[in-house]
Amino acid sequence: MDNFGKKYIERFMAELEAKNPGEKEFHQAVREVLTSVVPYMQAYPYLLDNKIMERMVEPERVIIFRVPWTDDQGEIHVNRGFRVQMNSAIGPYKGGIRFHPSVNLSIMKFLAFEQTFKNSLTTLPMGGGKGGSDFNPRGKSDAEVMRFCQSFMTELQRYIGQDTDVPAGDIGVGGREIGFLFGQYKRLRDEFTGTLTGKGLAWGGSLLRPEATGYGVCYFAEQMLATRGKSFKDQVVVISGAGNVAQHAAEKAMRLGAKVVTLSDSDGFIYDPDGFDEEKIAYVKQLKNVRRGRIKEYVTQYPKAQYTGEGTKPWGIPCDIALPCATQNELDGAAAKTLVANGCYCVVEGANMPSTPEAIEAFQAAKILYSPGKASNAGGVATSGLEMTQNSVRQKWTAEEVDAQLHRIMTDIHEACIKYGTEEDGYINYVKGANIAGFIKVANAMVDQGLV
Ligand code: NDP
Ligand code: 2IT
Repeated sequence: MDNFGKKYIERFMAELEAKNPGEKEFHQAVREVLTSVVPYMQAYPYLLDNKIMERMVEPERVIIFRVPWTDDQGEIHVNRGFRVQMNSAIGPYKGGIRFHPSVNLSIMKFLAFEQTFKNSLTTLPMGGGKGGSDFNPRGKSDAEVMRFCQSFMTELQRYIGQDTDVPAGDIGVGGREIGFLFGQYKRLRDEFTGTLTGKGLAWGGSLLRPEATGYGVCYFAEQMLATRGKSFKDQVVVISGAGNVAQHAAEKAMRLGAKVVTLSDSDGFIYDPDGFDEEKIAYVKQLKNVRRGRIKEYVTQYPKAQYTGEGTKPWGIPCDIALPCATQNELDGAAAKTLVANGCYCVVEGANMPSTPEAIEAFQAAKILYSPGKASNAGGVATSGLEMTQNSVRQKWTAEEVDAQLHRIMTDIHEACIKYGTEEDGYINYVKGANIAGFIKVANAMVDQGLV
């Protein structure tokens, strides 16, 4: 990058940090995108003149609200609710809702910012948004989760709608929560529309939406592997997380011939040297989604597996392919170097921003295959987009139809990464490719629509 570019980035970041103090995840996400797109904007100076990046980092609207609820003992609790409506240049705001005690404005803004580029990459007409609360669903009864969801939606319903803003799930928000949120939305607004995605199959949901993020990660990984004449066959795969994305990434990688040996949660990870099979994956789904247990219980059922606790992560297990599918900044520079030293040659992100900047640097310095979440985990929101289409035309597609579209979309995203990310020596820089490809469409839509 030339001197102008470097200076532009440092001045931009200094202003952003001064204006949004303490929002470190947001700063991190913006810096990464900026580093990719500044040289592109220099080649197309009308984007600089239109102050496109300055406008993109300022959310169109941020809603912060009180969420009061009572627990089963009648005690009152108060949580904070958020919806960041980041960018609607190419479609209604679209993005998940996260319930986790760590949720704050920085995390909401980084996720909404990433979502804007990811949604653009899907080829579907969706803007970027994200929401959530610092509510911790762990250990809560179904009745408590329902009361919380109802209180959350009682306020949120003012700001969303099928043509305005369409939330879905994310960490801590799955089928059960979407059900409670949808029920309250429908009751208050007296309308049955596709305002939320990830709905149950009997009431407007799309086949394959629960599987789509994890499956999409593997479809994208297949494309990446193919650039080096490889496939999942007989590869050892390490996965973090044990939730929606991790479960389905594990299932698909296994079905494509890989030996998947780890899963984790915030307490620790399990290592099964024999790899998962259909029965073991079914056990994990039952454990996590129905019994809402902890991943360490896996070793009671399968004693050949080992559990390592105290919040340790699976990155020390030697592997060919790593799929981080838990949360942001879960894979740091040291872990990245360990992975590379142990022979890992492909890292495909299922989570949003799981690799720290130092980790990304280590992967790219080693020239291994590395894809950022906004490209490789876009299959979830893409299938949400397909759910919106099915709701609008009041039809339901078969699993095969949805799967074919998901495949096509992941392949198209991979093509876009190659187009904008291939470097002079032939190395595919997926970060650069995804950021530039996602940026172009949103940026030009903003220019077309004038100063709004
Ligand atoms: P789930 O709530 O289903 O699962 C989250 C998993 O990650 C759990 O195993 C959880 O463990 C672990 N985890 C969460 N927070 C932390 C933390 N701070 N430290 C360590 N482990 C943690 O969420 P999803 O699977 O839906 O989401 C996982 C990631 O994928 C997130 O980054 C999300 O933004 C991203 N994503 C999700 C999509 C979707 O469609 N659901 C789409 C695209 C991206 P524990 O139980 O201990 O908290
Ligand atoms: O991060 C994400 O892309 C999601 N949590 C899914 C969003 C969606 O609207 O399906």
